[in-house]
Amino acid sequence: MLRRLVFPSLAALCFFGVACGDSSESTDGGGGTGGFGPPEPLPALSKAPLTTEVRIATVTTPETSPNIDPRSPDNVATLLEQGYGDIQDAPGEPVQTRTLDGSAAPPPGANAKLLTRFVHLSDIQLADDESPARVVNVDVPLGPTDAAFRPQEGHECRILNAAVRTINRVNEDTPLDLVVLGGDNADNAQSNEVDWVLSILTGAPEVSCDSGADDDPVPGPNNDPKDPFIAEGLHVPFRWVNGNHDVLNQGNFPPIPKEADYLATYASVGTRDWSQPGGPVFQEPVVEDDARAPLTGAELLAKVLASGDGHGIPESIVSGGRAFYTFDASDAVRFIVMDTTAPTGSADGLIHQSEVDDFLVPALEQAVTDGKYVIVTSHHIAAQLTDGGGFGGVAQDDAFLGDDLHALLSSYPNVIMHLAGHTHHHRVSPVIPTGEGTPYWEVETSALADFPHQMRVVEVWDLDNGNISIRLTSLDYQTENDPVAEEGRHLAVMDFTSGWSKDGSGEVTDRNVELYIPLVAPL
Ligand SMILES: [Ca+2]
Ligand SMILES: [Ca+2]
Ligand SMILES: [Ca+2]
Repeated sequence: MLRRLVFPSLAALCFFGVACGDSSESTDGGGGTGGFGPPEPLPALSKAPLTTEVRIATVTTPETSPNIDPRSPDNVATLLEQGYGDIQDAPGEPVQTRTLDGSAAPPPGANAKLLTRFVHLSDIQLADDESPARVVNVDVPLGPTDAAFRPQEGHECRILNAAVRTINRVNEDTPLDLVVLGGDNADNAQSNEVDWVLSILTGAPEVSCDSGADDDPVPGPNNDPKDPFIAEGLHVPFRWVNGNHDVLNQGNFPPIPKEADYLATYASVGTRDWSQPGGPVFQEPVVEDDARAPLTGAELLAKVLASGDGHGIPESIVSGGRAFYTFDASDAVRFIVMDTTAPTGSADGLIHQSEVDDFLVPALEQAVTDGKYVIVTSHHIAAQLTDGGGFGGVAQDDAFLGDDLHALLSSYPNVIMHLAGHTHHHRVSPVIPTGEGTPYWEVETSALADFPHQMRVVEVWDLDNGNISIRLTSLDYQTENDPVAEEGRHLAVMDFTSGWSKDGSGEVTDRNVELYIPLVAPL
């Protein structure tokens, strides 16, 4: 039996200026234009089912190309009325077993042991959608810039907060060791974006994702994405991974020379005006905000280190601005974090030979000495590593490329997985060396920012039968009792089904999978 959730609601119609009531009933108690009023705490979720049990699915068949441009609030209202934002509960998807050679998986032994359980949360792409550094007018549907505008971008803080509530509920059911970010946590290397990500994940009595003027598109508190809200924060630690959008303007260009754009009053390529219902695209006058300053790599890592428990960042790496470090998720499993961003520009991955020599190889050696299984994690998988010379970038002469990374990681039998994001697709593939070495798995997790808007719960088991298994279960964020986050979900679904976003259309078979890897050299 499918449960259909119908959208738009009356409040949402009002939000998009379609059927607004009398705004004089506003409970806005403050002066000026702001959505003043105390944020209200949200109750704990009653449930957070894994997608093995039930999953959130679209109702309409996704368009292959868009008919209506969602950059106009009127068009958004039309698309929602036509059902593009509708969702329904769909049956759970079973976990598929994958072995390296396609053979049947052996049964677990009597003493199978969980080595770690964590959540991989990737590509949040949390945006200050009012920044003059936005480039929403260059969004070309289905093209390379199709993510320059997302209808749900103004709601991403509330969507991330919903993800936090969901993870906390999962943690109640099945305790987690931590959350590992996948990079592209912020969308535009911008100071306030990183502050919002850290506040929502760490917890804060009030988060206001509202830059420039204090806007209140639906008068009164707790009813629109520009109203402040309470962030309960993750109940487990989280660890930081850099993505290209965390360190580059729009994920492509070095931000510092463009500082004037971030602090300007004119958005040459379009931003959003939340003094108007639905936040239509405009160019000026943008209300200036110093909190939009772009971050250097060192400034970014200093912010992360100063937040909560520092989220894994050692003080020693801050000045270098590159997030290479290690941490132990449990007694048995060590993470080696690589920073595959290209500070010289380009959305592609880049690591330098010197970083391999000075950090990666010593970290791998130390894990052998310490008897740890290793999960390497970074924003890009090996296939995404380049010399840095792609669009917006500068070729580097000491780049370490994907084949080299495969060969290096395969030479360590205790490496079981390379975990990444960036592509916005759930995908798994074995890395099987052609010569010497041992296999491991590459795993990519989809984006919170794009359909299917999922995270992964990752479990690593010693199966007591000569195998390790890596069990991946995708996780939908829940919006119970949070109508603003729910509104964001419907907009996000509409982004996909209306054909505006190309992401999420494939690789659905790699959502719920259990990956086997033989223990060549048990530790
Ligand atoms: Ca604002
Ligand atoms: Ca506000
Ligand atoms: Ca409001």
